[in-house]
Amino acid sequence: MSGLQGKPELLMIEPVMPEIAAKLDAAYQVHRLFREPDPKSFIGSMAPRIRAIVTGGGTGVSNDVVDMLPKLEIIAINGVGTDAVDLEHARQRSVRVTNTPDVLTEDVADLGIALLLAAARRLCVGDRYVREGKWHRGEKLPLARKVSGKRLGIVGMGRIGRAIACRAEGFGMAIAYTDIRGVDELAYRYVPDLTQLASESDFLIVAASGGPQSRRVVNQAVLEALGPEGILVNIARGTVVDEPALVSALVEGRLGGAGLDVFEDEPIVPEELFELDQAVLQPHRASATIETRIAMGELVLRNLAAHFAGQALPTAVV
Ligand code: 8YV
Repeated sequence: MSGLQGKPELLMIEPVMPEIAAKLDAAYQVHRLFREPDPKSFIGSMAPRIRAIVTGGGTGVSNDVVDMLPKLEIIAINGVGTDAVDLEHARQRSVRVTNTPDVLTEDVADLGIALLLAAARRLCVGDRYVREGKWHRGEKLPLARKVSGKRLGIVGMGRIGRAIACRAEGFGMAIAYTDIRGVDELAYRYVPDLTQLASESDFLIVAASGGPQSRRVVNQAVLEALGPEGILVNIARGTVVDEPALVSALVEGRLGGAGLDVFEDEPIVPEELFELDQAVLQPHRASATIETRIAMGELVLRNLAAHFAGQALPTAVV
Protein backbone atom coordinates (compact mmCIF):
# COMPACT_ATOMS: atom_id res chain seq x y z
CA MET A 1 0.00 0.00 0.00
CA SER A 2 3.01 2.32 0.24
CA GLY A 3 2.55 3.42 -3.40
CA LEU A 4 -0.74 5.00 -2.41
CA GLN A 5 0.83 7.16 0.22
CA GLY A 6 0.83 10.80 -0.73
CA LYS A 7 -2.07 10.50 -3.12
CA PRO A 8 -4.98 12.66 -1.98
CA GLU A 9 -7.88 10.53 -0.78
CA LEU A 10 -11.15 10.93 -2.62
CA LEU A 11 -14.69 9.76 -1.95
CA MET A 12 -16.57 8.76 -5.13
CA ILE A 13 -20.29 8.88 -4.40
CA GLU A 14 -21.57 7.96 -7.86
CA PRO A 15 -19.73 5.91 -10.51
CA VAL A 16 -18.04 7.60 -13.46
CA MET A 17 -17.00 6.02 -16.78
CA PRO A 18 -14.28 3.35 -16.49
CA GLU A 19 -11.80 5.50 -18.50
CA ILE A 20 -12.32 8.37 -16.07
CA ALA A 21 -12.27 6.09 -13.02
CA ALA A 22 -8.89 4.70 -14.18
CA LYS A 23 -7.46 8.22 -14.40
CA LEU A 24 -8.85 9.06 -10.96
CA ASP A 25 -7.28 5.88 -9.58
CA ALA A 26 -3.92 6.89 -11.04
CA ALA A 27 -3.91 10.27 -9.29
CA TYR A 28 -5.92 9.67 -6.11
CA GLN A 29 -6.73 7.02 -3.59
CA VAL A 30 -10.36 6.55 -4.54
CA HIS A 31 -12.94 5.18 -2.11
CA ARG A 32 -16.06 4.01 -3.92
CA LEU A 33 -18.97 4.73 -1.63
CA PHE A 34 -21.59 3.31 -4.02
CA ARG A 35 -20.11 -0.19 -3.56
CA GLU A 36 -20.48 -0.12 0.20
CA PRO A 37 -23.42 -1.84 1.92
CA ASP A 38 -23.08 0.42 4.98
CA PRO A 39 -22.03 3.83 3.60
CA LYS A 40 -22.14 5.65 6.92
CA SER A 41 -19.71 3.43 8.78
CA PHE A 42 -17.54 3.24 5.62
CA ILE A 43 -17.26 7.03 5.57
CA GLY A 44 -16.65 7.06 9.31
CA SER A 45 -13.69 4.71 8.92
CA MET A 46 -11.78 7.06 6.60
CA ALA A 47 -13.44 10.42 7.28
CA PRO A 48 -10.35 12.24 8.62
CA ARG A 49 -8.39 11.53 5.41
CA ILE A 50 -10.88 12.48 2.68
CA ARG A 51 -9.91 15.66 0.82
CA ALA A 52 -12.18 15.47 -2.23
CA ILE A 53 -15.61 14.23 -3.28
CA VAL A 54 -16.72 13.25 -6.78
CA THR A 55 -20.48 13.01 -7.21
CA GLY A 56 -23.26 13.32 -9.80
CA GLY A 57 -25.43 16.37 -10.44
CA GLY A 58 -28.64 14.63 -9.38
CA THR A 59 -27.02 12.82 -6.44
CA GLY A 60 -24.91 15.61 -4.96
CA VAL A 61 -23.88 15.16 -1.34
CA SER A 62 -25.71 15.80 1.92
CA ASN A 63 -24.47 18.21 4.57
CA ASP A 64 -24.37 15.24 6.97
CA VAL A 65 -21.68 13.62 4.83
CA VAL A 66 -19.82 16.91 4.28
CA ASP A 67 -19.79 17.44 8.04
CA MET A 68 -18.29 14.01 8.63
CA LEU A 69 -15.22 15.06 6.62
CA PRO A 70 -13.06 17.59 8.49
CA LYS A 71 -10.33 17.69 5.79
CA LEU A 72 -12.69 18.07 2.82
CA GLU A 73 -11.37 20.65 0.34
CA ILE A 74 -13.35 20.18 -2.86
CA ILE A 75 -16.60 18.71 -4.20
CA ALA A 76 -16.32 18.02 -7.94
CA ILE A 77 -19.79 17.54 -9.43
CA ASN A 78 -19.91 15.38 -12.56
CA GLY A 79 -22.85 17.36 -13.90
CA VAL A 80 -24.02 20.93 -14.43
CA GLY A 81 -26.70 21.03 -11.73
CA THR A 82 -25.55 22.20 -8.31
CA ASP A 83 -28.91 21.91 -6.53
CA ALA A 84 -28.02 18.69 -4.70
CA VAL A 85 -25.07 20.35 -2.97
CA ASP A 86 -25.61 23.04 -0.32
CA LEU A 87 -23.36 25.72 -1.81
CA GLU A 88 -23.74 28.08 1.14
CA HIS A 89 -22.71 25.34 3.52
CA ALA A 90 -19.70 24.55 1.34
CA ARG A 91 -18.75 28.23 1.35
CA GLN A 92 -18.94 28.35 5.14
CA ARG A 93 -16.75 25.26 5.35
CA SER A 94 -14.31 26.78 2.79
CA VAL A 95 -14.93 23.80 0.52
CA ARG A 96 -14.60 24.49 -3.22
CA VAL A 97 -17.33 23.22 -5.58
CA THR A 98 -17.00 22.64 -9.32
CA ASN A 99 -19.43 21.41 -12.01
CA THR A 100 -19.33 20.48 -15.71
CA PRO A 101 -21.14 23.18 -17.71
CA ASP A 102 -21.13 23.51 -21.53
CA VAL A 103 -19.86 20.01 -22.35
CA LEU A 104 -23.33 18.51 -21.82
CA THR A 105 -25.49 21.33 -23.23
CA GLU A 106 -25.95 19.81 -26.69
CA ASP A 107 -26.87 16.36 -25.41
CA VAL A 108 -29.42 17.68 -22.95
CA ALA A 109 -30.99 19.87 -25.64
CA ASP A 110 -31.01 16.91 -28.05
CA LEU A 111 -32.89 14.78 -25.53
CA GLY A 112 -35.36 17.60 -24.89
CA ILE A 113 -36.26 17.66 -28.58
CA ALA A 114 -36.20 13.84 -28.75
CA LEU A 115 -38.69 13.61 -25.88
CA LEU A 116 -40.91 16.21 -27.51
CA LEU A 117 -40.91 14.29 -30.78
CA ALA A 118 -41.38 10.98 -28.99
CA ALA A 119 -44.34 12.25 -26.96
CA ALA A 120 -46.06 14.15 -29.80
CA ARG A 121 -45.48 11.53 -32.49
CA ARG A 122 -46.09 8.66 -30.03
CA LEU A 123 -42.85 6.92 -31.03
CA CYS A 124 -42.93 4.39 -28.21
CA VAL A 125 -46.55 3.52 -28.94
CA GLY A 126 -45.68 2.93 -32.61
CA ASP A 127 -42.66 0.86 -31.62
CA ARG A 128 -44.77 -1.37 -29.37
CA TYR A 129 -47.45 -1.62 -32.06
CA VAL A 130 -44.89 -3.10 -34.46
CA ARG A 131 -43.17 -5.36 -31.92
CA GLU A 132 -46.41 -6.74 -30.51
CA GLY A 133 -47.64 -7.76 -33.96
CA LYS A 134 -50.53 -5.30 -33.92
CA TRP A 135 -49.53 -3.85 -37.29
CA HIS A 136 -49.45 -7.33 -38.75
CA ARG A 137 -52.88 -8.08 -37.31
CA GLY A 138 -54.24 -4.86 -38.79
CA GLU A 139 -55.17 -3.33 -35.43
CA LYS A 140 -55.98 0.37 -35.29
CA LEU A 141 -53.35 2.92 -34.32
CA PRO A 142 -54.55 6.47 -33.54
CA LEU A 143 -52.87 9.36 -35.36
CA ALA A 144 -50.27 11.40 -33.47
CA ARG A 145 -49.66 15.16 -33.18
CA LYS A 146 -47.59 17.40 -35.47
CA VAL A 147 -44.50 19.11 -34.03
CA SER A 148 -43.13 21.33 -36.84
CA GLY A 149 -44.47 24.86 -36.89
CA LYS A 150 -46.02 24.68 -33.42
CA ARG A 151 -45.58 27.11 -30.50
CA LEU A 152 -42.81 26.16 -28.08
CA GLY A 153 -42.43 27.67 -24.60
CA ILE A 154 -39.07 27.25 -22.89
CA VAL A 155 -38.85 27.52 -19.10
CA GLY A 156 -35.34 28.74 -18.23
CA MET A 157 -33.27 30.39 -20.97
CA GLY A 158 -29.76 29.48 -19.88
CA ARG A 159 -27.28 27.54 -21.99
CA ILE A 160 -29.54 24.50 -22.34
CA GLY A 161 -32.71 26.54 -23.00
CA ARG A 162 -30.93 28.39 -25.79
CA ALA A 163 -29.63 25.17 -27.34
CA ILE A 164 -33.20 23.84 -27.33
CA ALA A 165 -34.41 27.05 -29.01
CA CYS A 166 -31.73 26.67 -31.70
CA ARG A 167 -32.95 23.18 -32.51
CA ALA A 168 -36.61 24.23 -32.41
CA GLU A 169 -35.86 26.90 -35.03
CA GLY A 170 -35.05 24.06 -37.39
CA PHE A 171 -38.58 22.76 -36.85
CA GLY A 172 -40.02 26.16 -37.78
CA MET A 173 -41.45 26.59 -34.29
CA ALA A 174 -42.62 29.89 -32.80
CA ILE A 175 -40.38 30.19 -29.74
CA ALA A 176 -41.14 32.04 -26.51
CA TYR A 177 -39.54 31.72 -23.10
CA THR A 178 -39.72 32.68 -19.50
CA ASP A 179 -36.94 33.33 -17.01
CA ILE A 180 -36.24 35.71 -14.14
CA ARG A 181 -35.62 38.38 -16.76
CA GLY A 182 -35.61 38.71 -20.54
CA VAL A 183 -32.33 38.46 -22.44
CA ASP A 184 -31.91 41.45 -24.78
CA GLU A 185 -29.71 39.72 -27.32
CA LEU A 186 -32.24 36.91 -27.88
CA ALA A 187 -34.75 37.30 -30.69
CA TYR A 188 -37.28 35.01 -28.98
CA ARG A 189 -40.39 36.40 -27.32
CA TYR A 190 -40.02 36.87 -23.56
CA VAL A 191 -43.09 36.13 -21.44
CA PRO A 192 -42.51 37.00 -17.76
CA ASP A 193 -45.44 34.95 -16.48
CA LEU A 194 -45.08 31.17 -16.72
CA THR A 195 -48.83 30.47 -16.71
CA GLN A 196 -49.30 32.92 -19.56
CA LEU A 197 -46.43 31.30 -21.47
CA ALA A 198 -48.09 27.90 -21.01
CA SER A 199 -51.45 29.22 -22.24
CA GLU A 200 -49.74 30.54 -25.38
CA SER A 201 -47.74 27.34 -26.06
CA ASP A 202 -48.46 23.97 -27.60
CA PHE A 203 -45.41 22.50 -25.91
CA LEU A 204 -43.47 23.50 -22.82
CA ILE A 205 -39.87 22.35 -22.27
CA VAL A 206 -38.47 22.79 -18.77
CA ALA A 207 -34.77 23.73 -18.80
CA ALA A 208 -34.50 25.71 -15.56
CA SER A 209 -31.98 24.94 -12.80
CA GLY A 210 -33.27 23.05 -9.80
CA GLY A 211 -33.27 24.46 -6.29
CA PRO A 212 -35.64 26.29 -3.92
CA GLN A 213 -36.14 29.19 -6.36
CA SER A 214 -37.69 26.91 -9.00
CA ARG A 215 -39.40 24.35 -6.78
CA ARG A 216 -42.74 23.28 -8.33
CA VAL A 217 -43.04 26.45 -10.43
CA VAL A 218 -44.68 24.25 -13.07
CA ASN A 219 -47.80 23.86 -10.93
CA GLN A 220 -51.38 22.85 -11.55
CA ALA A 221 -52.31 26.26 -13.01
CA VAL A 222 -49.44 26.04 -15.52
CA LEU A 223 -50.45 22.51 -16.53
CA GLU A 224 -54.11 23.57 -16.92
CA ALA A 225 -52.95 26.48 -19.09
CA LEU A 226 -50.93 24.11 -21.29
CA GLY A 227 -54.11 22.11 -21.62
CA PRO A 228 -55.45 18.80 -22.95
CA GLU A 229 -53.58 19.12 -26.26
CA GLY A 230 -50.38 20.41 -24.65
CA ILE A 231 -47.18 18.47 -24.01
CA LEU A 232 -44.74 19.04 -21.14
CA VAL A 233 -41.10 18.00 -21.46
CA ASN A 234 -38.75 18.05 -18.49
CA ILE A 235 -35.00 17.55 -18.90
CA ALA A 236 -34.09 19.78 -15.93
CA ARG A 237 -35.00 18.58 -12.45
CA GLY A 238 -38.09 16.75 -11.20
CA THR A 239 -38.44 19.32 -8.43
CA VAL A 240 -39.29 22.09 -10.93
CA VAL A 241 -42.65 20.39 -11.64
CA ASP A 242 -45.45 19.63 -9.18
CA GLU A 243 -45.29 15.90 -9.87
CA PRO A 244 -48.60 14.84 -8.24
CA ALA A 245 -50.37 17.61 -10.19
CA LEU A 246 -48.66 16.44 -13.39
CA VAL A 247 -49.67 12.83 -12.84
CA SER A 248 -53.32 13.65 -12.20
CA ALA A 249 -53.45 16.08 -15.15
CA LEU A 250 -52.15 13.30 -17.43
CA VAL A 251 -54.38 10.58 -15.95
CA GLU A 252 -57.48 12.79 -16.21
CA GLY A 253 -56.65 14.00 -19.73
CA ARG A 254 -56.27 17.65 -18.67
CA LEU A 255 -52.74 17.56 -20.12
CA GLY A 256 -52.08 16.00 -23.53
CA GLY A 257 -48.74 14.35 -22.94
CA ALA A 258 -45.34 14.43 -21.29
CA GLY A 259 -41.73 13.55 -22.01
CA LEU A 260 -39.90 13.14 -18.73
CA ASP A 261 -36.22 12.49 -18.09
CA VAL A 262 -36.27 13.61 -14.47
CA PHE A 263 -38.47 12.97 -11.44
CA GLU A 264 -38.93 14.35 -7.97
CA ASP A 265 -37.61 11.37 -6.03
CA GLU A 266 -35.35 9.43 -8.43
CA PRO A 267 -35.27 6.55 -9.14
CA ILE A 268 -38.86 6.40 -7.91
CA VAL A 269 -41.32 7.16 -10.72
CA PRO A 270 -45.08 7.42 -10.03
CA GLU A 271 -46.50 4.09 -11.19
CA GLU A 272 -49.58 5.71 -12.71
CA LEU A 273 -47.29 6.94 -15.49
CA PHE A 274 -46.38 3.38 -16.53
CA GLU A 275 -49.91 2.87 -17.86
CA LEU A 276 -50.02 6.02 -19.98
CA ASP A 277 -49.27 5.94 -23.71
CA GLN A 278 -49.13 9.75 -23.66
CA ALA A 279 -46.08 9.74 -21.34
CA VAL A 280 -42.54 8.96 -22.53
CA LEU A 281 -40.18 8.15 -19.68
CA GLN A 282 -36.39 8.18 -19.43
CA PRO A 283 -34.15 7.34 -16.45
CA HIS A 284 -32.32 10.71 -16.14
CA ARG A 285 -30.22 10.17 -19.26
CA ALA A 286 -29.97 13.55 -20.95
CA SER A 287 -26.17 13.69 -20.65
CA ALA A 288 -25.72 9.92 -20.91
CA THR A 289 -23.75 9.55 -24.13
CA ILE A 290 -20.25 8.12 -24.25
CA GLU A 291 -18.84 11.30 -25.77
CA THR A 292 -20.40 13.64 -23.23
CA ARG A 293 -19.79 11.50 -20.16
CA ILE A 294 -16.10 11.35 -21.13
CA ALA A 295 -15.99 15.13 -21.62
CA MET A 296 -17.71 15.63 -18.24
CA GLY A 297 -15.29 13.23 -16.55
CA GLU A 298 -12.28 14.98 -18.11
CA LEU A 299 -13.54 18.26 -16.71
CA VAL A 300 -13.91 16.69 -13.25
CA LEU A 301 -10.29 15.49 -13.56
CA ARG A 302 -9.08 18.95 -14.65
CA ASN A 303 -10.84 20.65 -11.76
CA LEU A 304 -9.36 18.24 -9.24
CA ALA A 305 -5.89 18.48 -10.75
CA ALA A 306 -6.01 22.28 -10.73
CA HIS A 307 -7.14 22.29 -7.12
CA PHE A 308 -4.38 19.99 -5.89
CA ALA A 309 -1.80 21.95 -7.93
CA GLY A 310 -2.96 25.20 -6.32
CA GLN A 311 -4.16 26.58 -9.67
CA ALA A 312 -7.39 28.36 -10.69
CA LEU A 313 -10.29 25.93 -11.09
CA PRO A 314 -11.55 25.66 -14.69
CA THR A 315 -15.25 25.58 -13.78
CA ALA A 316 -15.61 26.75 -10.20
CA VAL A 317 -19.02 27.28 -8.63
CA VAL A 318 -17.74 28.02 -5.12
C1 8YV B 1 -26.13 13.76 -15.00
C2 8YV B 1 -27.22 16.00 -14.34
O1 8YV B 1 -26.99 12.70 -15.30
O2 8YV B 1 -25.74 17.58 -15.24
C3 8YV B 1 -26.55 17.32 -14.37
O3 8YV B 1 -26.84 18.13 -13.48
O4 8YV B 1 -28.09 15.77 -13.57
C4 8YV B 1 -26.85 14.99 -15.37
O5 8YV B 1 -26.10 15.49 -16.39
C5 8YV B 1 -25.54 13.58 -13.68
O6 8YV B 1 -24.79 14.64 -13.24
C6 8YV B 1 -24.71 12.32 -13.60
O7 8YV B 1 -24.98 11.84 -12.41
